[in-house]
Amino acid sequence: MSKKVNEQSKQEQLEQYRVEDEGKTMTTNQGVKVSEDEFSLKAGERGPTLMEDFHFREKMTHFDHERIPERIVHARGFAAHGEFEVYESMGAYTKAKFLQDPSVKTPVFVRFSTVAGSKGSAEAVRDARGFATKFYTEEGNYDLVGNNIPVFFIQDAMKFPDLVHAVKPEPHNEMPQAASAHDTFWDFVANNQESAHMIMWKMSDRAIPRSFRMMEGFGVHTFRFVNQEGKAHFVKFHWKPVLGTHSLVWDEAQKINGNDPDFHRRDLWESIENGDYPEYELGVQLLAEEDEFKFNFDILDPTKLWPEEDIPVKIIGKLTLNRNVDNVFAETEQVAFHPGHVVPGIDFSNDPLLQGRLFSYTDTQLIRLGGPNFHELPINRPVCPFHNNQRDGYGRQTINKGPVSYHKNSLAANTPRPASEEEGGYVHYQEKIDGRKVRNRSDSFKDHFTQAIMFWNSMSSPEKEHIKSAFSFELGKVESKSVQQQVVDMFANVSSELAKEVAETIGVNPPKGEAKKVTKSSPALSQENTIKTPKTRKVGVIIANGFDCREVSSILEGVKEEGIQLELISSTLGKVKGAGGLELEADHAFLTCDSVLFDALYVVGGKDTDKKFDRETTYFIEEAFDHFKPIGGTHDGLQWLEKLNIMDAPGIVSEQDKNVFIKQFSEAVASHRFWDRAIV
Ligand code: HDD
Repeated sequence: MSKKVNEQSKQEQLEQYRVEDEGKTMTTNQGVKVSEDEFSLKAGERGPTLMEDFHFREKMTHFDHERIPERIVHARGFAAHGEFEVYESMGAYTKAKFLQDPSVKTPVFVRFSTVAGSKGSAEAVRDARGFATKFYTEEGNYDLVGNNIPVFFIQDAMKFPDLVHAVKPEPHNEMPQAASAHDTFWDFVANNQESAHMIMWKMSDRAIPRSFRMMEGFGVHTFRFVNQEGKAHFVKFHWKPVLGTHSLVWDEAQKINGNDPDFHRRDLWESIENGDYPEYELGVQLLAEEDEFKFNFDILDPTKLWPEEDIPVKIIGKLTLNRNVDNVFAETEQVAFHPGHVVPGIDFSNDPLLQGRLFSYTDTQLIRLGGPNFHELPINRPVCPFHNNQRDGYGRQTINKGPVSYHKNSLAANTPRPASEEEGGYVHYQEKIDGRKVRNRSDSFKDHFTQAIMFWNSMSSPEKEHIKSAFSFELGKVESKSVQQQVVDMFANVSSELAKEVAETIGVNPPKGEAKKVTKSSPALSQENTIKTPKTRKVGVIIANGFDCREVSSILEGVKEEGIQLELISSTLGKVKGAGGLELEADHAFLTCDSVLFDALYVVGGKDTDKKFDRETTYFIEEAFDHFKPIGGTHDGLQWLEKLNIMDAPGIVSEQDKNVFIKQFSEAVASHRFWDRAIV
C-alpha cells in the first residue's frame, strides 16, 4: 500500500534519483573507473585515435545526443517545486480528493514560460506567459495548463498550427527572434478576427509582467467540477498572486532584455533562495449547468472571459513555491504537462480549443521526450502507484513482472483490474450529446468585439495609453501597408480613439467603421485595482565613499524591515567607506547593472564622488524617473534630485526625518509606478 500523499511525497520520490557527483571517483556509465579524461587513446603519442577507446566513444556519443527538440511553443520556461493547500472542502462541487481536506498539502511543480521565443531567448518580451501547474495528488497527476491571459487567440484547435506559424519568426529569415512576428502575425490577426480580444490583452501591460510572481494565471477554458453525487458545475480557474499583478513599461522591458535576458527566472530563483516564497491563491468561478445559456457569450468560447463582477471568483486555496530545481534539464525541460491529465471530480467541457489540446499534448511529448515512457521520468511520475498493461518502448524503466500484459485474463485473476466509480475509477461526465457531424462554428461564437470593448473600457488612462503605444510599436514594425490598414480598420471595432491614434502614428488612413456601443466594464481587469505592497521589491541604493554612516545604515535597516530587498550600487565593486568608518559591500558597480533592473532607487551619494559617479547617478535617476519609478534621496543624494529639478514630482521621497522617510519611501515602492509624472 502507498502511504498518504503529503507535501514531501514528491521530494522523497525525487530524492531516489538525485545524485551528488562532488567528491566522487569518475567512472564510465558502466561503472568502470576512468584513469584519464583529457587525452584520447592513440597509436603513438602523435598518432590517430583508436576505436577501442570506449571512454572516448561513450563520452562523445552522450554529448552528441544531449539536446532534445525544444517545445514548439513555450520553449523558454522556468520552474519550481511547491505545495498546494485547499482552504475548505470543495466537496459540494467536486470530489477531487486534493480539494477536500485543508490539512492536506499536495506537492506541485509549476513551470512559467514565454510562448513565442525559443529556448535561449529573452524573458521580458511582449508575449503571453504560460502558467502550468502539475499537482501530484493521491489520485494521480492533475495538470492545470494555463496562461497569464484569460482568453485565447483562436476558438478551434484546428487553427493552432496556423496561429503558431504566423507568430513565430518568419521562416525565410527567422526574424524576429523573441517577439511575435511582424507582417505574418498581424496578417493573421486581421484575417482571423476572433483574435481581437486576446490581442487587446497582448497589447496591454499584462504581456510585460514585472515578475512571474506578480502575474495572474488562468485555466482559460471552461472545465467541469463533478461532485460525489454526479452533479456538475462549469468552472473557470484563476491564480491570484499574493503580491498583486504588476507590469514593466515597454522601454524598460526592451532594455532589460539586453541587460539581463534571464530577468524573470533570476527573480523567481532569487526569491525562493531568499525565502520569499512566491504565493498564489486559487480561485474558481462556478456556474450551475442550468445557467449555461444566461450570458451574451458562449461559455464554451475560449475567446471570452466570465466577468468577475457577474460571476465572483471564490478563493479556495493557496499555492506556495518553496524549492528551486536541482537540474533544469531533468526537471524543467523534461516535465510533460497535459490538459488531459485530470483526476476524478474534474472534467472537460466541449470547448473546441480544449478538445483539440487533449490530442496535441501527448503527441508533442512523444517527439520531444522520445517515446511513450515519458511518464516514467522522475519529474512526471505520479506519487501514487500506477499499473496497467502498457509495456516496452524506448527508455522503459519499469520492470513489470510476470507473463500477463493483457485484459481480460484469467492467469492473473483479471488484474490489473479497473476500479468502480466508488473505488475511485475515473468516469467521464455523462453529458447528453445530440447532433450532426459538422465542420462549423456555432453562431454563438461569432461576436468577436463585445468583450474586447469591455476590456478597453476597463482600462485606466495610463493603461489605455500603453495599449496605443504597443499597437503603434508593433504595427510600426510591419512592412505591408495593407496589413497595417487592415489591422487599424479591425480595431476601429473596439475603439475609434485607439484605431485613429494608431493610424496617425503609423501613417495609414484613418480607420473605416465605428465600434458598436458597449458600456460594460470590469474593474477586475485593470491593474490599477490590484494589491500593492513593498514586499520583495528590489531597490538600488546609489552610494559613494564618505556617506553618512549612522543615519544611512538605520534608514537601510528600516527599509529592509518593510520586506524590501536592497542592493548597493557604487563606482566600483568592493567596500564603500562611510564618513564614520562603517564599511558596506557594493553589490554592483554602475558597469554591471542598470536602473531598469530595479523597482526603485534610493540615492545616498557621499562626500567623496567624482565626475563619473555624477554622470552615472544622473543617468540612473533620469531613466528610473522616465520609467515612473519611486526615487528616494537623503543626505548627499539630494543634490541630484535638486539638480534634475524633480524634487516636487510625484513618487520622489526626500523627507529628512528618517522614520518619515522610511514610511513614505516604502509606500512609494508599494505604489509601483507614478503615472501622473509629466514626462517630456
Ligand atoms: Fe498549449 C504547451 C498553455 C492552447 C499545444 N501550452 C503549452 C504550455 C502552456 C500552454 C502553459 C507549456 C507547458 C510547459 O510548461 O511545458 N496552450 C496553453 C493555453 C492554451 C493553449 C492556456 C489555450 C487556452 N496549446 C494550445 C492549443 C494547442 C496547444 C490549442 C494545440 C492544439 N501547447 C501545445 C503543445 C505544447 C503546448 C504544442 C508545446 C510543448 C508542450 O505542449 O508540452 O502541445
